[in-house]
Amino acid sequence: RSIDWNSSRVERDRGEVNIQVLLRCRPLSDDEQKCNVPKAITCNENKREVSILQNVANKQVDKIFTFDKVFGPKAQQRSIYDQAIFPIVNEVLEGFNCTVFAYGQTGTGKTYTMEGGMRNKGGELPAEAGVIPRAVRQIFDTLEAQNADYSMKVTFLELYNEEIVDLLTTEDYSRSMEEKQKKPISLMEDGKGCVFVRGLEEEAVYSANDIYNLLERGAARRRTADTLLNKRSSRSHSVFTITVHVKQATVGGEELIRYGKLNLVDLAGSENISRSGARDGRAREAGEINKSLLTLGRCINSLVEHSGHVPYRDSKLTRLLRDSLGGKTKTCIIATVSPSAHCLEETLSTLDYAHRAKNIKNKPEANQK
Ligand code: ADP
Ligand code: ZZD
Repeated sequence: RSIDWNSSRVERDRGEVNIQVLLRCRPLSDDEQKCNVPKAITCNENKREVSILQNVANKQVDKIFTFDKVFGPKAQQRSIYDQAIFPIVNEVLEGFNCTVFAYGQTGTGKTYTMEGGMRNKGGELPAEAGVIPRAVRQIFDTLEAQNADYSMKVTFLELYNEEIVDLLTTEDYSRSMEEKQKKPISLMEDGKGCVFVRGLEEEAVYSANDIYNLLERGAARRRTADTLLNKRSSRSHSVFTITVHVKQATVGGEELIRYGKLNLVDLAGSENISRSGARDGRAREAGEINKSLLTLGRCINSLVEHSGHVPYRDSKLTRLLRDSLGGKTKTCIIATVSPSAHCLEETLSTLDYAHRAKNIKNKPEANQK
């Protein structure tokens, strides 16, 4: 199965494709069910529609949104992966750069979708595994089956307060603070305007087992950071990047290398922009976190409205992922929402945001060297 990236033939001829936008609604939690929390949203997966029951001027009206794909509360991790992400990872193996963003209010399932949970350790992928472990597995399985000559590298970073934190560094915390002064992690631009992160641990992986150890290290490092600062995780963005190089022999005998990059991005909770975090008194913190998320929103607006200047340079997140918004990367946004009527306001704002992002067009181009 493959994603229908191209909405019209004319656009395909110009090489333009729309950003794909998927919607996932999580189930009510056990607690919410116990308390009989009312549901406000209904998903129709076949019609790719989400409808919201709203009370407008004392009348119940339905507001309907259509997306490229809609996954209701019963959708399993595996089914989302197979339908939406599997084709994207194949594109990466064919030499494209691809990005998947998870966007939504805190508690709606961004991390569950991108990373997942782990019930049974080791060996097989747990049913609750999310996009990251499944993508890694798919890349290994495909290249091993092709007996390909390949290399695979990953980086895992967190963007907090406009500062980049390396989740894969093996340095212990105090050492790394010291190290930071000598070798700070920073965004750099190469001669062609491509942005890269300097000072980041780039780990080569040779087996699915390597990856598990590495994910564990990343998750543990993040937990340490989290306990040091309350609510940090809902305010930070995490970016997991896989780069694959595949050697190809051509008929002429010369060597070609095909390479692709996959960015898997778990964004800060969207409530961080719709309601200013200023009320908790940590103005600088809130302000800085809003910067990347705010700038992402501004870039989307400016791309959708074709209003000329796109303020990519105003935040680290948008500098880092610039090519994913209006560039040569294929991009997919997974918007996550809660079914609860208590979250209706945030849900509507997520649906509006995601729906607008559907209008962004990228011009995907394969890499080769
Ligand atoms: P976010 O990253 O958006 O803040 P989480 O991924 O942490 O949200 O999800 C919040 C809680 O809801 C977690 O306990 C998670 O396991 C659970 N959850 C989220 N989505 C689903 C889902 N589709 N199915 C089952 N549980 C889910
Ligand atoms: N979501 C969990 C991590 C968390 O917030 O801690 S689940 C997946 C992607 C990136 C990092 C970690 C994981 C995760 C995991 C949990 C515990 C130890 C190692 C890795 C995971 C879940 C399912 C399959 C593989 C990895």
